[in-house]
Amino acid sequence: MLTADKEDYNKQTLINELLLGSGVVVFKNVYDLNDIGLARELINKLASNQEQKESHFNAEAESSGKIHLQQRVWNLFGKSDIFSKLISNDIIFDLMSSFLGTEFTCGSYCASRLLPGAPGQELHIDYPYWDFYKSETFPVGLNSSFPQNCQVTIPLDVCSELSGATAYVPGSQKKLHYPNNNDDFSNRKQMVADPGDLVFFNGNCWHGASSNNSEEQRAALLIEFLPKYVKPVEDLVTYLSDDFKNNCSERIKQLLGLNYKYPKIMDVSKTLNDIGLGYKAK
Ligand SMILES: O=C(O)CCC(=O)C(=O)O
Ligand SMILES: [Fe+2]
Repeated sequence: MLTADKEDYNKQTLINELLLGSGVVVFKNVYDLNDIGLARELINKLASNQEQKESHFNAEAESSGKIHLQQRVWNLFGKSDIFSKLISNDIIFDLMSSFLGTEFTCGSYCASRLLPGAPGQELHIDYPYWDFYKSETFPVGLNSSFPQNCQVTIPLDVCSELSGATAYVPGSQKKLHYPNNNDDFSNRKQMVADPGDLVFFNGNCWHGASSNNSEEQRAALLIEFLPKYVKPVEDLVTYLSDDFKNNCSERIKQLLGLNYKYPKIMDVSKTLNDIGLGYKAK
């Protein structure tokens, strides 16, 4: 895991780290702790007052009757303005614009809260999607030579080895492969980070929540970023009000894919011809 300086970072170095190095980059002390505290308070309230929501890679927690210790709060955009503020951070936009293209989008925005005693997840990859173990459903030759995803973690609590900081296997993103019992996890590390920090990792890197063996909860915001052409895992738009969609910032519109017009109902389009170099030259 490479630690980057928020005042002075070299984007190419960070991109190399995500693609060809450990796969993980952390920026220290990026966020105002008041904002993080507010987000934490909201997530705790929401998580404590909802029924158990869908999660994934939690076979161990389920079979041991502990699934309720792993809580999710989904669809964060509409839950409070603080979530739009945190995801609009300048470092995120600067790095993701270079990594995934300037019109990158958000494919999922949730919180993962591990209560004391929560078991960890199985190690997995987030992209190309959580079900990459069904390899026959994906294109031949698919590989990790270029990024089609980047994950971000914003810790709301101390993410330590004891409290369940996300585990990962450095460099495992380089060979696109869903991890299984025949793989070597002996170099497993954890993305140790504190409230205020901002963590980026390559979604092809084998990773997963670790067990929370501390006395405190471990909550973090989890974000999936995508190039504009990849289908998101979470439908972030349908449940948002027109008021939200019309009045959110340009950055949020971009993240929700509202600025990208495809897929489009061509049959009712009033545009005659607005794509191509020839059109642009006019
Ligand atoms: O909560 C965590 O530490 C990681 C969660 C994760 O990787 C996932 O849900 O895909
Ligand atoms: Fe994951």
